[in-house]
Amino acid sequence: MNTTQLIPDYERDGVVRIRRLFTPDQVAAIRAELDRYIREDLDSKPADARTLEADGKTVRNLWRLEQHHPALIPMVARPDIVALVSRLVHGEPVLCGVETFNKPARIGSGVPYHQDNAYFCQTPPDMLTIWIAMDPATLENGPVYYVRGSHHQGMLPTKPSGVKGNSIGMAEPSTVPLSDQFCGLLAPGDALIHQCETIHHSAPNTSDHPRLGLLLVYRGKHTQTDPKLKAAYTAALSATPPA
Ligand SMILES: O=C(O)CCC(=O)C(=O)O
Repeated sequence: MNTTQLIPDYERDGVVRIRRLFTPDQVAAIRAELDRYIREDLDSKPADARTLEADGKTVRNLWRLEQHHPALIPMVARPDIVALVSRLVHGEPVLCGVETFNKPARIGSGVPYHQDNAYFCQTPPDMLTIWIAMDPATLENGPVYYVRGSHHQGMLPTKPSGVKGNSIGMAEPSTVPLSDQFCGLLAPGDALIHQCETIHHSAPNTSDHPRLGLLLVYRGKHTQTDPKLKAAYTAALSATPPA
């Protein structure tokens, strides 16, 4: 992986795209394992191991796969990826979450404008997400849009969103026009890395094609929980639990 340009781009924009982080064979193996987990294991996990779409049966998100399906970790958390993360989180990486945003065809719901640190509640904000495309992410199936450089502003005011699986959003959506935002168009195996205070969102999937993303969340070992952020998140989560 050529990281020479990637690291300054990430520091400047709060989001970068990496082409072909995973090969087609690796994507197929990860997808097969996620499908198997949903089919065979998910029913035996706690209700908050997933969020369902409005139809009450299709998976919107899988949560805490690092606990519920640890065999996935060696498939995705490669040493070269962990080495890059250590540069971006300015310290020793700790894997805090492995999750999915499935965006199933036709019914996949949107994700309101938010900053991830409203959920993660860490200070300093040395925390990031690697969003790995299992399907093509296209203009039609609800790609993630980012406001470049927005992480430099720090945390902006939040409000409970009422959206299952994304309980806390921004009090005011960004005024940056969609056409000026970074659009996360991806081929399977490509990835995005975003800093935890970069503003982002995605639209519902009204297309006939699913848009499955697998997310790895890392923080630097030196970060600590911010009690004010945590109190706001706890209130939003109890208003709209994930399951
Ligand atoms: O996959 C999506 O549509 C949203 C992802 C997201 O909010 C995140 O990566 O924090």
